[in-house]
Amino acid sequence: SSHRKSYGQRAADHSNPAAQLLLHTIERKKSNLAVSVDLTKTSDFLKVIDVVGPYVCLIKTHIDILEDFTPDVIERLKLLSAKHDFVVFEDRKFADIGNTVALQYSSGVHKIASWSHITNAHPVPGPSVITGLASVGLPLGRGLLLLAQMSTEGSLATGSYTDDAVRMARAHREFVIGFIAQRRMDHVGTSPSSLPDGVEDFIILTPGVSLEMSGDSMGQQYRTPEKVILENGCDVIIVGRGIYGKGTGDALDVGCVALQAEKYRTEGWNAYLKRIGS
Ligand code: 5FU
Repeated sequence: SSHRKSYGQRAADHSNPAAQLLLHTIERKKSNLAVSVDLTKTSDFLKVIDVVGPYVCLIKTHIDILEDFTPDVIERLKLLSAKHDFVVFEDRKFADIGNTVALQYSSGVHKIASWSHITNAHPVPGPSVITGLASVGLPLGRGLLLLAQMSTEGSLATGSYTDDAVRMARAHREFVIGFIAQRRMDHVGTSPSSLPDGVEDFIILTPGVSLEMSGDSMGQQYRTPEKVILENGCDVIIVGRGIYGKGTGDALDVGCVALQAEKYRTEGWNAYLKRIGS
């Protein structure tokens, strides 16, 4: 099954350009680490990205938390993405009717589709959330992740909701490249005939990763890179505060941030090498 293949080999099982870009980037940089840069000042945001850039396959953003956002932030982000060779994922979690999500994705202050290779959506509205976003994203070569599970305590995204998210994704393989989830999803039942070409490869990106903490005071739950990549067969670890702590402004110790990024990258990659048996 696909979790024993290399990232590079799996790129051939995807037609979506964002999926291919992510898998090739992981292979090229030997990194399955994504850093979630949840900082509210543009200067801190760009500083952390420049420091962790060499160690990551992907930078995850919440662009709407920047209190001093200007369109120039996007130009700087694009330059950093080219400089350090990483994919960009705006963690927007779209969850409305097709017409509205298409507008939220293309327009407004942030114009997410114009710069973010990958974004995500809650499956709660049904398949129209995918077709609405695809109407904007597919012509631009973008990819979508569905939130099949969450890392938070008491999440409602479990059981048949998770299984139905997988079925929705299977019906839109050209745009849905994978899931935000806590484990691989190939256990979800299917008849072989429902898989277009007999190959199913979804990329699993997993938040809620820390080496030191087990949770925060607001419902977050953490697991280690080894648990996530080796035991649960996920593909990309998403780490936020485990790498930059609470540090902002003067408290931001870039040397420490680089060391942490290097440590998570090594942990994630070694867990993957064990998984594929090399
Ligand atoms: F979909 C999810 C989820 O289930 N859990 C998450 O934590 C998304 N996240 C995001 O990952 C969340 O919005 C943060 O941006 C990030 C985790 O940050 P942390 O600092 O590593 O806890």
